[in-house]
Amino acid sequence: ATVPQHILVTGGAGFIGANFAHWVARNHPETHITVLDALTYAGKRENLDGISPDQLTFVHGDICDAALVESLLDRAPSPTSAQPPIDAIVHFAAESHNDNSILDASPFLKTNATGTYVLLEAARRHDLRFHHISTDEVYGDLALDDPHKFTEHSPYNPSSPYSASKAASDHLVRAWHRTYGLRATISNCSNNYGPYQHVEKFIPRQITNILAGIRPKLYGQGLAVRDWINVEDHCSAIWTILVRGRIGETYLVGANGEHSNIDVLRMILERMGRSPDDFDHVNDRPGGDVRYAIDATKIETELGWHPRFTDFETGLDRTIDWYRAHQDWWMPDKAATEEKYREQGH
Ligand code: NAD
Ligand code: TDX
Repeated sequence: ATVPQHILVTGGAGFIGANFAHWVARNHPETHITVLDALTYAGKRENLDGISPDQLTFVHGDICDAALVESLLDRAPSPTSAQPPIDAIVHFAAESHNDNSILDASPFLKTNATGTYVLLEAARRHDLRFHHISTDEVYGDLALDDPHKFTEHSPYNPSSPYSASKAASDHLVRAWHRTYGLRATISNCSNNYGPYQHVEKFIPRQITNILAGIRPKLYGQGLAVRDWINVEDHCSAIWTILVRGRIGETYLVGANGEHSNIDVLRMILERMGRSPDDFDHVNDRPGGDVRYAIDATKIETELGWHPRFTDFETGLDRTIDWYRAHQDWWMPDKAATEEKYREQGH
């Protein structure tokens, strides 16, 4: 096990990246964190508030900017510098929302494919450890009654412009490992929930709709199934792979959290004191995936990682409490997000 001394966390001002930076700050104060984030609509500098400035360096910039990325990596070890040079990249930065990708795929190709390429080239030049954060959506979807789940052997079969761009990024990482010997690993995780998730995503959208006096919106009949994982468990899995994962390997990350959308929505309504039918049906997503489900046997048996926050209803309660307590955080994004959805019939 090699604990990195200084990690470059791309997309660290977004939902999972910020949770990961806080997780590292809490659990590994010996590792310095440099966050590189373009602060798109999905990123906020304040998501990193509370991490000691001694442990965190924030750089506002684009992963597609090769000169900027190079300037962060080209430092030789120096006894006079406060931090050791960056020895690993943990790559979260992405355009992450399926509905946005259906409206305009171009930033998805740019950030998710080209941006990953820029980072891979930089990592190759400096012989850095590289961990790529990806999604189970690269495998397409499963039928509701399929007894199988996704494994590391499932064929790539992405459905949306978003998932196709993530599949492209995975293939680039695999090629850079095979061709150049880059010390890379990949994790493909299921749907995350928790604090700092943008109000465009399913769970925060419904919680904040209820808090803002808007009726929750269910796509279609709500029969699609997602495999939910608490973001804390995703963070511990990423660290485990970064430190102990076998180079060149892919690990699927999930917590056996399958629920239909309508069941999740009714849980939220109930926990917020509303009637279970107090929602609207809206247009389904074109080409929307029916079901995701992860078989996490490989990371569990090979690396000994196990999810800890598997009580979904308790996790939902904590998440509801967080959005209640952080109206100033989400309210500025709410009106524009709902307006964009209205235009799509969502
Ligand atoms: P997010 O949209 O909340 O955050 C993305 C972050 O990346 C933002 O801070 C944004 O400003 C930044 N960013 C975007 N383009 C950039 C660029 N060109 N240069 C630098 N920074 C840029 O996304 P998220 O939900 O936190 O997802 C993070 C990663 O995890 C993504 O790679 C996503 O594919 C993957 N993932 C997400 C989930 C999920 O359920 N949310 C599940 C599996 C995998
Ligand atoms: O208002 C809504 N109503 C609704 O019924 C929204 C926003 C979504 N939905 C449905 C669509 C999906 O079936 O809920 C499900 C979840 O939707 P999203 O939150 O948009 O997530 P999903 O498309 O499953 O993708 C998420 O998990 C995988 C992340 O956004 C991706 O970044 C990750 O790769």
